[in-house]
Amino acid sequence: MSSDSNIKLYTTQTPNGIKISITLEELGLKYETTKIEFSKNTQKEPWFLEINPNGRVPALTDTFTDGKEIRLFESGSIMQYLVQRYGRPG
Ligand SMILES: N[C@@H](CCC(=O)N[C@@H](CS)C(=O)NCC(=O)O)C(=O)O
Repeated sequence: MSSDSNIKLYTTQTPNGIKISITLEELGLKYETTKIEFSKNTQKEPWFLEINPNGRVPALTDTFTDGKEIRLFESGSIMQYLVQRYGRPG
């Protein structure tokens, strides 16, 4: 487990999106948020499809200390990743 984080969250005010904000806050992690505008179909733009090919929110990237980036989507998978990587042992 590591306390280092360089997390970017791509989301908007939907239940699946808010789940990730809650998880990040509960874990006390720092993160940047980019709001995805459904009215502009931002979730279908090529730059976002590079992160989530499904074109849906939420999505999240994290950058490791070696500079490599992981791209995650599906809210359950994102929560599992965050808890496994940054959660305290129970
Ligand atoms: N199973 C996915 C569902 C993601 C999903 O359906 N996101 C919706 C908002 S809650 C979305 O991005 N809708 C916009 C679209 O499909 O274009 C998850 O849990 O992340």
